[in-house]
Amino acid sequence: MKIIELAAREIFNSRGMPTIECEIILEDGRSVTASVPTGTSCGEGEAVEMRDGGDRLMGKGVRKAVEIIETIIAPVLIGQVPHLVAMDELILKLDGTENKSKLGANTLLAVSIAVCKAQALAERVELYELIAYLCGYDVVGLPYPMFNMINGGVHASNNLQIQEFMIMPVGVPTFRSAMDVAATFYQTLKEILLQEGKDVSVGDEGGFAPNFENDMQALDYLMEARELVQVDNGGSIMIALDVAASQFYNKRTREYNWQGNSCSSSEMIAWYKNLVEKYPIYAIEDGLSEHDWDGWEKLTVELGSRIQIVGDDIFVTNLERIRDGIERNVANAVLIKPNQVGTVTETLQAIMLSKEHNRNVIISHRSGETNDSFIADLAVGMSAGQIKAGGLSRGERMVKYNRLLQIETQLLGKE
Ligand code: 2PG
Ligand code: MG
Repeated sequence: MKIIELAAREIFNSRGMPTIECEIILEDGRSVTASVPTGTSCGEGEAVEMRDGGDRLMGKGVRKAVEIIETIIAPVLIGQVPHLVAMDELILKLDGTENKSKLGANTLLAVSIAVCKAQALAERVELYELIAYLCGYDVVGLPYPMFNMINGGVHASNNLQIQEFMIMPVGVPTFRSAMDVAATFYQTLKEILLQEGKDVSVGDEGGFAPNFENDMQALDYLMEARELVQVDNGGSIMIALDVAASQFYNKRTREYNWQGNSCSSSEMIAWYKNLVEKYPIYAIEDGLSEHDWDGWEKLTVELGSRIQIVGDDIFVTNLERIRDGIERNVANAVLIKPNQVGTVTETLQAIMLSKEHNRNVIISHRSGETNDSFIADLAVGMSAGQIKAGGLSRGERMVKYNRLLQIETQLLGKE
């Protein structure tokens, strides 16, 4: 089943900014589309996006990326049977750079996801089944979701410094039951916020985004909702935070501009230790800056046995950086975002490496998303364990959760 057409177009993401979509048509007429997300709080080590520059669309247009796909990549792949690993190797060679700066990580990833979907379609298997097969895994598994309830940092225009306040239902028997808990929690929190006269408009990732007295008060609202939401069968609700600390780190002074003060990493760690005493914290992501490796080592020693210490900006889904993290015992969990690295194959390698070294894995969306649900299949195929895909609102977030519900139904049916 060969590829007869490979096309690209400029579409718009959930923030109304341009992004790229790739379409592959197989010789029997069936087709797939894939589109790529974009981050706002990006790690400096992320692979580079191809953007047009100039005046049009604030320089963010992706017409060049479309042209690259149609004139450089398509001629090489058309006429061949879709095969993710072989085709990723081909497009990586066409790019030939470490950071994907020649063709663009966004360009490569749109093609890579489309090829992965086309291969699954051609081989008449589910996308998550193909992903598991490619990695030699003979079981698949639904992830535990982290649901974004309150947005802050650069994902909202409120006064919160922490970027993501998430909840994680633990000890629940199924993905569907986690959804039930989260959906109830979301509506309960909304009621509480309304009663307090707070705005319930949502931020970039679908969590509420009003102003609070401070970040602690946002946590206290989560605790209030937590009291009211029942979890059956002995499960409970934990809290996960993405502090996105690279955003307020001063590289020159090596201090954090935190809650109105200038803080050292030791002071940040002391703040987190206090937080862990007071709240049911499951995970802290990017508690320190991507440039503060010594601080990360300390943070992992101090809190790594009690909570999940998640590295996002510091690892940027990059094999070398994840390896460095393993050697230096930095973090005990790795956030995985395919567009930080640029191809599905490299993403699978990053997940496998992390798992081999007993690092937890969290598959993640970006703040600027599309309606592509690829990361849901990725999480299941790799038995990643965890996923974060936003709040309980906004279509581009719900499409991932709804795909996971569909997969769970399929898998339970197959038992
Ligand atoms: C993060 C992500 C996703 P962004 O920091 O983990 O939540 O945000 O896509 O803006 O980098
Ligand atoms: Mg993050």
